[in-house]
Amino acid sequence: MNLEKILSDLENRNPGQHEFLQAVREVLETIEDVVKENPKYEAANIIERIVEPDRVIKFKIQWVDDKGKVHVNRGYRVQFNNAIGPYKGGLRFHPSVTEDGLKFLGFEQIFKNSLTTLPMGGAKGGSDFDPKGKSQAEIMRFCQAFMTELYKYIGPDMDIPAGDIGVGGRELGYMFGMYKKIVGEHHGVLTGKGRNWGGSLIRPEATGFGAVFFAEEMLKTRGESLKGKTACVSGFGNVSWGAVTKLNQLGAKVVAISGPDGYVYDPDGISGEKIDYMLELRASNQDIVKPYTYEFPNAQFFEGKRPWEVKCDLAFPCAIQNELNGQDAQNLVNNGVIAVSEGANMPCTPEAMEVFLKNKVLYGPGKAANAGGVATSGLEQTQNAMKLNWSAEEVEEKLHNIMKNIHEACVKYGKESDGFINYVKGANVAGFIKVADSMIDQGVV
Ligand code: NDP
Ligand code: 2IT
Repeated sequence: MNLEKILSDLENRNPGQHEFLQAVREVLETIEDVVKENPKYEAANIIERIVEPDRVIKFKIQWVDDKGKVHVNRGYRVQFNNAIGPYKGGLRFHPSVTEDGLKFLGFEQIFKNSLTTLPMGGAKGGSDFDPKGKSQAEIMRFCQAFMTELYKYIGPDMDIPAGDIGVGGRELGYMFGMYKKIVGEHHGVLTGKGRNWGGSLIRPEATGFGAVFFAEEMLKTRGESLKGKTACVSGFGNVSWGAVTKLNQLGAKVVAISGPDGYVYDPDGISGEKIDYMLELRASNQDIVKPYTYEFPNAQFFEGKRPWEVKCDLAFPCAIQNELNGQDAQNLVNNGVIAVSEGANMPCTPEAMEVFLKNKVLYGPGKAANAGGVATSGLEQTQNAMKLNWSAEEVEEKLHNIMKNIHEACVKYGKESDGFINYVKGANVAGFIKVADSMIDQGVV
């Protein structure tokens, strides 16, 4: 396997798709040895096949705002790989959405879903629509317009979308309503549904909960626990909210959260009613975190800054890709960080990752640490197929076990000769083997 040649060919075929190329490089660098040791992968040309999506669907979305103005947005669904199960992955509504970003996310999703041990292939989709400042009626019309195109390509055994940035329970509800109207069937075609109409308990919290469970497992390898540790969390959306909630339940103290406008430092800890307030802030559709300091005046707001300059034991980047760079990582290391667990997808730049690995920080990459969200989506699918609902305790217990199993798989494939666990390598190798072997079993199709 000639890594640099593969990557330069890929760059020529995908010019300017920097995030996709970044995600592919990280995976290929860590699976290189496995591919060399197992000639079957090269014989079946698995690498060239696995980096090419099965299809990229791109469509126009037209909708009318409250003033009667007509708008056009782009919609996408990247169906990357369905070797181990139907396509599965979230939908992102954010102005930054491009084909490049969705290809990176769809590619990551293949390995993440494989790690969950559940039968789910990799996909991602979304739109460059900006939900910020839109009315409820505008959000509904947009979601309906989006689904009038997307419904053609999805189905409970074909492709099952879910939420991601800018897409939560409300948006999924509007999309599900339109799907049901067109197709005439009420089934588990989306996950993250409302609990009254097929949604699983714990799904909204699952990604954040899972990232904390993963951190707990990493800490155990050094005889440590979450109790009494301080944590910095970025973002204040769905994933951050789940992480902050579980960190509090397990005895850690969260001292920072952030938004695109800056970060809030709260020395008293973000707990109780302050966590509920995070939900209110998010629901305001303004996407700024500063108002937290009006509500809780002991907290301080640092405009335009990221929370990685705050001294903490644990860091949970839960906002967006490439939000923590090499300098941020160095600051965290200088301040004695013990573990980093990625709630977001690829939030650390390659330089940041290098700093963490060089300094032997417990570093859980997104495809392992945030897999609890999609895993619980898988549990929602199972409940839909069985036409029954599990209790919150039951779902959380299954989620907890899945996160422990993912951690174990990372240890199995990522333990280095000095005992250090390279979770990046462990996650990529464990995720890759299952998908690659399935592709070989199924022939060239
Ligand atoms: P949400 O939309 O609920 O929240 C994301 C929030 O983060 C938005 O308010 C956004 O604001 C804000 N944000 C964007 N950029 C930054 C930044 N640089 N610093 C701080 N805040 C920022 O999304 P989720 O919580 O669902 O998703 C967060 C991350 O977790 C994403 O990377 C997503 O892919 C990942 N993830 C989500 C899963 C899920 O189940 N929802 C599962 C696994 C991973 P604004 O809109 O103004 O930019
Ligand atoms: O990045 C992700 O794993 C998600 N946004 C969740 C995907 C899902 O299908 O639940």
